[in-house]
Formats: sequence, structure tokens, C-alpha cells
Amino acid sequence: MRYDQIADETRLGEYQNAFGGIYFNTDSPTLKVALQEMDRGLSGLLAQSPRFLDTASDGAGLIVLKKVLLDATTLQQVAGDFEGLGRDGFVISPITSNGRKATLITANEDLGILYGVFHFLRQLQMQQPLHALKERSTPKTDIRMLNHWDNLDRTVERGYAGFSIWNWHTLPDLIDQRYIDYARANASIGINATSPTNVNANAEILTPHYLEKVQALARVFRPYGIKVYLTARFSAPIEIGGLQTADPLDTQVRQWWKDKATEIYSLIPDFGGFLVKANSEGQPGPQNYGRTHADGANMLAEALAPHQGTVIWRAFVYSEHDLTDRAKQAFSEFVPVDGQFHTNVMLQVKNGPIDFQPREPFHPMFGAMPKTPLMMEFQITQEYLGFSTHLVFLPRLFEEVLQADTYRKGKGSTVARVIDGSLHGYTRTGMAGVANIGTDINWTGHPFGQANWYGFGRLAWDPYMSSEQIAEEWLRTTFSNERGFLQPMKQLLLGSREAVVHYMNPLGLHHIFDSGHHYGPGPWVDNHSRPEWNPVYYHRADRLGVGFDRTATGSDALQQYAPHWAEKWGDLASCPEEYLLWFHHLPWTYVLKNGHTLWEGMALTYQQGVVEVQQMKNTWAQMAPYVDLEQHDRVSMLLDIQLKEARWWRDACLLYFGQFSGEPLPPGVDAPDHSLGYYQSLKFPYAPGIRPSWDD
Ligand code: GCW
Repeated sequence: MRYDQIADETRLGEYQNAFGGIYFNTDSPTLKVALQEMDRGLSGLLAQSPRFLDTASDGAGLIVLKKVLLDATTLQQVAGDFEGLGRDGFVISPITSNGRKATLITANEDLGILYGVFHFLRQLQMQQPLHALKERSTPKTDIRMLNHWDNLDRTVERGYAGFSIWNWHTLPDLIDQRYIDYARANASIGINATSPTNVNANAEILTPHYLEKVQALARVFRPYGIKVYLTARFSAPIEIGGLQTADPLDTQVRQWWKDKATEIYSLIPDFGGFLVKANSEGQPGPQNYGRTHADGANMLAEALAPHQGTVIWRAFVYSEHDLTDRAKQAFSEFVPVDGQFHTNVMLQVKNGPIDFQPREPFHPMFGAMPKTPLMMEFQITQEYLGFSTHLVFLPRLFEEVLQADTYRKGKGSTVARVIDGSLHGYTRTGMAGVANIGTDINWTGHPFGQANWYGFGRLAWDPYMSSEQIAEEWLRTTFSNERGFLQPMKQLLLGSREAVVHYMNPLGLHHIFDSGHHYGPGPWVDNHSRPEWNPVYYHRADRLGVGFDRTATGSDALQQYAPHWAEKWGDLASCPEEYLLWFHHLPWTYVLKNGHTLWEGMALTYQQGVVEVQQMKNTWAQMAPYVDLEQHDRVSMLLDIQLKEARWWRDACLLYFGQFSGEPLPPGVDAPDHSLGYYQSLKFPYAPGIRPSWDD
């Protein structure tokens, strides 16, 4: 949304000529904000105030009109484009109007027009030739949502960009410009839902005092097509309702939720529904009363159904009482109850079976629940990817998951097809991303964190989009359209995810982060009462070997995947090395495909990660001519930190694992700067994003 004057003068001239006069119908709040955006966008991009005309026949070069208002000759030119366009889709098309060439932005509904306007502006920012200003686009998912893990005291769980942007204290009366810009930014990439508060929920948000504040936010978001959802604490009937129980089968409890839903809808008629974390990591839930997840979700679904609301129930559950592999627990809990949820319940499933690691195989629930709509949950905030100090382009990770083939209905049963509903014929579809937004002046801490917010939105709209295209769009619209910038920077972005895997979790290692804050390495941590909160649980290193055996001789988590994968990943000959230690426990002397031993391979991959960050730094250093000084300096400093921390990861992990392998570092791997004891002594009680009393 950086509307700086178009740098290419020929292009600028073309645009100025073509879009001098605009006919734009604005008979609704959404169309009004669309017009404001067009005005703001063109004033900046074309360096001239747009002339808005009273009729299309006054020589308009740009016409922005809903389908119902198109005259017959115009409609005829784009009639085919409306097929299957749906509620949110839009069409941008060259047309002839009153004997003159013009560009038309049209849609069935107002919101489609807003999305079309944003897309049009993006095309201009990317300096596309006039004839290429043509697009027909319809979102492939219904709910495209941000999940904020923001607490009412404005701390943000796993937030690394300052405090919460929601100032509950001054709401509902003070409408911060940030709320409006938040809505604009989200609408510009098609996001249409938000849950402003943490899934580790506080029941207070459901009290009248807070609902009034939520109502004020909903009012700001409404013209931008963004619906508000709230995180519902399962024990709210006790905590704020004065009841003795929150048992989902108790009549009073059921009534309490019905009344609460009615109250919310009276304030926010387009309220989206509830997002619920239950019986997970200490959150209360139906199992406290001997009931099932389905009992809990269905009770809330019944309360919301008369108002067309949706329950989004999170599948991120694992229990300290369950001694089976944590990676298996969500599948075991939910797959057997497929079909038992009401039609307005969706299950929100994290991309992988553990927890937002730099690399995980896709979650085995995808493709395994044909009767229950599964929503994707990605994490945009970089809890396990270097916080907001590391440059990691997440669309690459998201794309890998979406393109993964579940093989549940034969070849081609990709996760994207589960999410867009086409594989199982889901009637509701969606994708959520845990937000990386905070009060930092640039919203995301790292300037490149915005690429991840942007990329998430684009993929929620179209899960088939390539990370390469997303990188291209983001770089062009944020920094520069020049080749000398785009080529190297695209490479940098696209390689950055693999770099972080290399210097943090190579060869399928996972969850070896220091406890509580998850900042930096902590593979040695073994002092938590809950076994699955200890990194040693995940890597299982000893003198004999390393890795988690998830084959039939181990936890057999592989059986939760389609036979295609169970066989492929279960067999060392065909298991890709990026998942090696995720599925297998292997001796240090195991020989990798390139002839190195496992120990050598691990050490060399850590080293490679460090080298890759060094290369990112070198590339960035050459980008100075294309980026303003302050931004350039800031990113340079961040890359310095990233390099320092990549080395920290390499040195700490290799010193630790080296004790077991008993082997020296292979040639080519730098010697560590400090002793293992030094790395183990590092403590970060005030690292950002941590919540008090949290210790996994
Ligand atoms: O990733 C883990 C985080 C918790 C988080 C939890 C969840 C909101 O460490 O901070 O809690 O997942 O997704 O519920």
C-alpha cells in the first residue's frame, strides 16, 4: 500500500492518460472506502488528483461499477467473466465504453469491488502495461482470518512486534487510525475475518463492558468486509455467568451460551462466531466434565446457529496424561468422531502435527476427515523461526504444506484441495494465520515480517499461488520494480526458509528450542514435569543415535498417514532426508545419500545454514541503491543478529549432539566460540512473547 509515484515515466504517462477520468458509483459504505482508496492510490501513484465523473459517458477511462449497474453494451463485453464469480470475486477488464477504450472494475457485490480496486492499484504499483490490466479472481476459501494471540493487558503471546494494537482501555470511544489502516491492509489482500484476542482466552471479553469495545472495532472493520470472531473461554459460564458448572450438557450452561450469542448479535449483527481452544495446555474444556470435544463444540454451535455463526474449534490438543507420541494425539482424538460435529463447526488444524516448527510434515488430519470441514492454521508470527529478528519468507513454508499430497483420495489429494473444500465437498472453508502484528511503528518488527502477513493473505485467497509470485508482488509493491533488485531479492526470500531449517532444525530435528520463550537452542532441556515439553523428548539423542522413531518399531505415528506416505517415509531408502529424524532414530554412523555419516551431515548442514545467512547479508549489502537508507540500515542490523544467532544455534547444537556422537567436527565446520556450559547458562527471562507461568 505504498503509493509512491510510478518510477517508469512512460508507464506513468500511459496511466495518467488512461485514468484521468473515473466513473465510480459509491452508494454504500464499502464502495465509499473503495473510492477513498482509489483516490489515495491514484493521487500518489499518478501524482495527480483523479477526476471523478458524474456519468460514464463523460469520457471515463476507468469505470468502477457493480454488475447490476452495468449498461447492456458493457455487460455484454464481460458477461462470461461473471460465471462462478461469487460474492467476493471481481473482474478487471479492458472494455470499449462510449466509443472509447476504458478499464472496467466490476463485481457482483460491493466487497468484490473493494477487492478489485486493491488489485488494480497493486497492478499499477507493479507497473503492468495497460493491456495486462486484466484479471478475474474469486477467493477459494470463505473464511480468511487472522488470529491474534493478544491479551487484554496488551501483552501478546508469541508476539514480537511490540504490544497489542488493541487499546481496550480507550475503546470504544477512541478509534485509533491504526484500526482503520489494519482493516485497509487486510482487505487489500482479501482477509475477511479476525479474532482480536488470545485463544488462551480471558472470559472478560464476553462481558458487556468489553463487548461494547468489540462492537466499536466491528464497526470500523465492517465496510472493509472483515468480520469479528471472539475467543470463547469454555469456563466463561462460571467465571462471568455465576454458574456452578460449564458442563456442555447442562441445560443452564446451554442457555447461558444461547443468551450470550443473542446478546453479541444484538450488538454486532454480522458477528462471525467463536474460536475455541479447549482441553489443551491447561485451557478448560468439555473433557473436564467427561464430555467430548464434539459435545463442547456442538453446544456452542447450537447457540450460534440461529444467527448463522460459526464455531472454529482448534484441534491443537495433547495431554500430559496421554503417554503416546504427542504428534499422534490430535488425530486420535478427532478422526474417530468425524461426522459428529454440527454443520456450523469447523476444526482448525495446525499445518503440522507438533507445533509450527521450521519444518514439519503436513498434519495427518488433512484428508482424513471427509465429513468435518478442516481449516488451516498457519503461524505468521515467528515463534520457532527467530522471532521478528530473522528474515524468513514464510510463504515458502506455507506453499510446501499446501502443495503436499495427502494421497487420501489417490494422487492429487493435496492439502490445498482439503482446505478449499474441493477434495471432500466441504461447504465451509477457511484459513487462519496467527498474526505477527503489534504496536511497532512498522507493524511487524522486522520490515520483512510484512511479507509473511501479505503472503498469508494471498494464499488464503488462493492456496495454489506460488511463493515465487508472492515474493515478486511483495518486493515490487514494497521496494522497487527494478530488475537489479528483484532478481537477487527474490532468490534471497525464496532461500530464506531453507536457511532457517538448516541452522535450527536440520534433517528432521524438531522442538529443540529453549523452553518457555522458545528463543534460541535448548536441546539439553529435560527438567519439565510434562515429558513432551522437554526437547530431549523430541530428539532422543544418546551414544547410540538420534531421532524420533515414528515407524512401527516406535510410536507408529506413520500409520496416521495414507499408505503411500507410511511406506515411503517409513523406509529409509525412500524417506527424504529432510524428514529423517522426524520419523527415524538412527545411529550416528548412518550413511546419508551424499556419503557423509549422519553426524557429519548434521554438522555440515548447520554450517551451511550459517553460510546461507552470510550470503543473505551480502546480497542485502548490494541493495543499498534501491532501498531508503533507514530501512536498509535496519535490515542490515537485523541480518547481523540473524547471523550471530545462526552461529549460536550451530555451535550450541553441535557441542550438545557432539557429546553423543563422540566424533569431532568435520572439516569445513567452524569451531564454536564458547563451551557447551556457556550456551546452557544463557537465560532469557524477559524474552518477548512469553507469558508468565508458561514453561513448555
Ligand atoms: O505454539 C504453542 C505456543 C503457545 C500457544 C499454543 C497454541 C496460544 O507455544 O503459546 O498458545 O501453541 O497454539 O494454542
